[in-house]
Amino acid sequence: MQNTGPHRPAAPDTAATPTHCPYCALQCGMNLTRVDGGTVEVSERADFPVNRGALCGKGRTAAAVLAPGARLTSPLVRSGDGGLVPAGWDEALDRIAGNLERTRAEYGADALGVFGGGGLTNEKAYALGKFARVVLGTSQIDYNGRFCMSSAAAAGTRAFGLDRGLPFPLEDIPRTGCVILVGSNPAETMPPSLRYFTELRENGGTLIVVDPRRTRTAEQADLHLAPRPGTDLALALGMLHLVVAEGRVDEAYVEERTSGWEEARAAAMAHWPEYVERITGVSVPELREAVRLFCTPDAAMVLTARGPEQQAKGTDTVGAWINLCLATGRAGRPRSGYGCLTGQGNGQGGREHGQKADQLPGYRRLTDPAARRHVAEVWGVDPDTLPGPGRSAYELLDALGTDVRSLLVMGSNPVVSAPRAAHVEERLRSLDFLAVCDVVLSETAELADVVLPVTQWAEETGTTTNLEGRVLLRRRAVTAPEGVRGDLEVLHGLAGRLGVEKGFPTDPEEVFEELRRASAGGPADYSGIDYRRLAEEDGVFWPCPAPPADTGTSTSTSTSTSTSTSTVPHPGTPRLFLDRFATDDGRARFAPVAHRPSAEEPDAEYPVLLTTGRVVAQYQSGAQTRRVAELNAAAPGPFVELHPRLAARLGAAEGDPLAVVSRRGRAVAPARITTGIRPDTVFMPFHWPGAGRANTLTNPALDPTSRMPEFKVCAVRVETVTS
Ligand SMILES: Nc1nc2c(c(=O)[nH]1)N[C@H]1C(S)=C(S)[C@@H](COP(=O)(O)OP(=O)(O)OC[C@H]3O[C@@H](n4cnc5c(=O)[nH]c(N)nc54)[C@H](O)[C@@H]3O)O[C@H]1N2
Ligand SMILES: Nc1nc2c(c(=O)[nH]1)N[C@H]1C(S)=C(S)[C@@H](COP(=O)(O)OP(=O)(O)OC[C@H]3O[C@@H](n4cnc5c(=O)[nH]c(N)nc54)[C@H](O)[C@@H]3O)O[C@H]1N2
Ligand code: SF4
Ligand SMILES: [Mo]
Repeated sequence: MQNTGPHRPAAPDTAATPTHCPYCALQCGMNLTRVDGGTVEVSERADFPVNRGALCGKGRTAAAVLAPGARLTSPLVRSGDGGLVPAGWDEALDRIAGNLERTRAEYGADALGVFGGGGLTNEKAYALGKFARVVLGTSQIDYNGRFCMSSAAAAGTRAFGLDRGLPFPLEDIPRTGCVILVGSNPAETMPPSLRYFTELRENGGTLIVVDPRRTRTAEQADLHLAPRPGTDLALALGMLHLVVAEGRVDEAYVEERTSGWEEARAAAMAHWPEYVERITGVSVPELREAVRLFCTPDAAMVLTARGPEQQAKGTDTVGAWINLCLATGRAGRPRSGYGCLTGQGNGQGGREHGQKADQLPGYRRLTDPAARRHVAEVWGVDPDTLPGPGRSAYELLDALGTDVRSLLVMGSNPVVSAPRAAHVEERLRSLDFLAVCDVVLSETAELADVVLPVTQWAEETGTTTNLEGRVLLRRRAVTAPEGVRGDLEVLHGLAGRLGVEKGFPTDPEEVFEELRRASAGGPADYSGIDYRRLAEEDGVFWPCPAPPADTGTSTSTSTSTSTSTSTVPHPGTPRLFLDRFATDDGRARFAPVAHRPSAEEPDAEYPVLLTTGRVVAQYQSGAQTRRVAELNAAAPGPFVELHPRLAARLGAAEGDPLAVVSRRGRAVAPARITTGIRPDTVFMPFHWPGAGRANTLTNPALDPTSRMPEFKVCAVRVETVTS
């Protein structure tokens, strides 16, 4: 297989290779070609169904980061005088291995930390989790997905017994009757997906957007509800109250397919529409209209994204929206359901294969003895040697320099993206040793003792799982420059130096073959998927168990359609829960939830609410997109979005520098005045480091279940700055 697998392009660099975008969870299809042996060209790939050729500006310009000037091409090590200087690979890997070894000898294995990312391919995420548990022996591994969709994952698992962001393909959206988009701005965060919502409306369906800002997405909606940040839980309860009061509960469905209704109903009845109006700022007539639009058609969906999820009560908030779906019979039925719009390129697969603190591959739980036995057998280790669950992402970052002394970062830039970032930066600086693998010199890499330059998406093959649960083959299209190596090679090199010679292959297909076996029988079962199949199909939806004859594994725990003949390949599972939910009794569970305030409410000293999010032309911490001239021209820096009334009170004009001050710190950025935001709220995008870094301000209050920080709401005061 080594050189002939379907992922090896016949003629890399010259032919157009069909592959996928490096950035968000839509994983748009694109073609890549090397032009005249120099720059790489992105072109339309119309055959891929998710985006049908459309790309946003980030995807179109993604190849710019492949250019040698934009990226790292040599390992860097911290020199005696404190600077980072180029070094050879052996020296760099020896330094990392030596320092990890030293920390472990002095403080024990749990003093070693690993921080991964939802942009890593399935193969990398799998190998990183295995590396932490088997080579380092540490429990201290988590990843940036904890900052992303972990609350929706926790709520989905609680309600349905299984977390797959969307339990149906995007193509179902235009065929439903009403979609409520809660705290999601796909016009900026997944532009090619917008056409699914446009088609919904063309087909006579309605779109409701719940967002404190009148975003480009909200502008397309039939109804825009603009609640106070942090009050979505009350809003959903208020809607459920009206559903009950207006006799719109689907009693037969509730009886047949759910459990826990009485408690959930009682909780909702305590949330009178007038009370909800006071909490949220959404009027009772608006609430009634939303309920009418949602309940009138024969099918409807609720889709959440980071708005309601990145709250210290995100899990309960998503639970409340799921309750609304369950009470009205809008889950596990054709064209109906609850879904979470996952964010990162491999935000779905990245949460399934073991880089999360409490998890083993196949979405297995690290505390489940049967799961430990199964995975330990695949890994060839004694299950008792596998560590238990470790700290969640923010808790891990907070423990740096005290309990955790040395850290390996692969695929994240927490100096910009973590909450209470100045504190996180200070913790990173206090480490005994920091190693960062990245494609560019990110703000986190700048603090490292050793930086390893890795190959990028277009230069390596791997699989990702998009927001629909569709497993895709991202093919290598071009040759990497001299001096860079893949993340899998890094793990292989470190494992060998730390005494583990076997089990860390550098060929992604070999890793995927092991991942298949490790996932077999787990909730996210990939055992029926292989590279050859992915090369031929437009992706395969998990669960996709191997026919029993293939692996000797019995059925998965999923609700998928099963095949009767043992050798027929499983077709994959585009739609989940149609027959039963993945809970033990097959019923979906209502969550008994009640409104509670945000961790930080405004007061006399900090009277304004801050919320944060994204703009279309920058991606995440901006490590990659801030290096693309066209994107920088479109979105050159941070800003503070505020209402004219608040601006007038401050005496601020458009473009004036404003200081936003929270209990964590102070950030300065120019004013952007718009009537499209609530007067009690300011918004900052989080893509930039330095003085305008939004995360200097954010509150690391954590959701008790998902450990998600409250990125979407904290209390601030806003001041003009004399420059
Ligand atoms: N251009 C671009 N696209 C991206 C990314 C990027 O960085 N840039 N990142 C990718 C990733 S990883 C992710 S997770 C997704 C995120 O995708 P989205 O969730 O769509 O993005 P956000 O801008 O974080 O948040 C969405 C909306 O939530 C609103 N909001 C703020 N507070 C609240 C609240 O309390 N309640 C409600 N209901 N809404 C609120 C904000 O005003 C914002 O418009 O985007 C992906 N796509
Ligand atoms: N205030 C606020 N903060 C937020 C959010 C918010 O809405 N508001 N959203 C949160 C969310 S949803 C997310 S997902 C996080 C994301 O925040 P980060 O984790 O910082 O995300 P990225 O900027 O994508 O960082 C990925 C890093 O890995 C590098 N990289 C890319 N591909 C690879 C690879 O294959 N291998 C290696 N080794 N490196 C690679 C990139 O160059 C980049 O430096 O931010 C969170 N922070
Ligand atoms: S929408 Fe997402 S996947 Fe598609 S081109 Fe833009 S960043 Fe890439
Ligand atoms: Mo995310």
